[in-house]
Amino acid sequence: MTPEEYLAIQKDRVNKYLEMFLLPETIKPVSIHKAIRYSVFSGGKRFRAALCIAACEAFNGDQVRVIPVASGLELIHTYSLIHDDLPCMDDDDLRRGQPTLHRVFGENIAVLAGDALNALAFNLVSRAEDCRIIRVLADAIGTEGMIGGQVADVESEGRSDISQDDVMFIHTHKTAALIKAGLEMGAITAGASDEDLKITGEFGSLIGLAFQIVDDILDIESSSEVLGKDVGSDELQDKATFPKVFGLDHSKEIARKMIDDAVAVLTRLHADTDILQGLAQFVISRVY
Ligand code: GRG
Repeated sequence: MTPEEYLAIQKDRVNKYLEMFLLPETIKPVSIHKAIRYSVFSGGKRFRAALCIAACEAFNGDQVRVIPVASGLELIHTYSLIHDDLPCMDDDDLRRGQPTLHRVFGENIAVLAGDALNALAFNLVSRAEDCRIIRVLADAIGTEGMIGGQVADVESEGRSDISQDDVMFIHTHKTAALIKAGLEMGAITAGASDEDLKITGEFGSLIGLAFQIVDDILDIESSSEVLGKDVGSDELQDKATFPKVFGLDHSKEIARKMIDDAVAVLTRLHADTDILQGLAQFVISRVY
């Protein structure tokens, strides 16, 4: 199965689960339920959910039990996109091929929709039997994870003294932390050993970092029609990106090398890693 086929199957499973879990648009207050559905069902790849499910599968875990966990992870991701697009952050107009949430529902509802998704995500993830899963997610999005990375990101805008370590810190925390957590959450669901869990985390850090490097590259080389979001905004906002600090060609080499290293890490796992290998390759072959 190609990674694209695997992504399509898992996307469908997660969307069906979320369709059932999220409240209908008719429930009061109607605006927040409409806003949540507008952002959740706007066509994301569900890459993080697919990784979580694939990690669970690799260790022969229960395919039914992992779906709420993978779905909760996607709600956190959607929450981060909503807040990232806000006027006080990147001030973006387009996301997943449609106007950003705050442009349609207003800034106040967009902030609240993000907050609601956070609560809903933990509702889902708390259905897992092993409470380490909740802690892994909480740590990945806190000040030593995603939020920490976002703070460093906004504070780096317009600065000409950004070092390689600075951009590495931003990408590791802002993006790789959640991707790593998703893989670990899938592995924990399957009851992986501590050693396998650690190795899964190493794999996650590498592909997570490569994912953000490729995101930086696509912001330069792709179009808003293909990506479904504003392009060229990193340069416009003078963001700390890999191409800015390492150069475009070297950034591509670094991403490629990280994926090679990630695939090598997989060989140390006591698991069936074919799908994870394919998803790792998708990180650099993806065009959207
Ligand atoms: C949500 C806890 C929390 C914090 C908010 C705003 C913020 C702090 C963090 C922003 C993090 C962020 C948006 C990082 C970028 C990650 C990234 C590369 C997003 C694009 O992911 P894709 O391509 O998107 O998987 P789709 O649309 O396919 O889901």
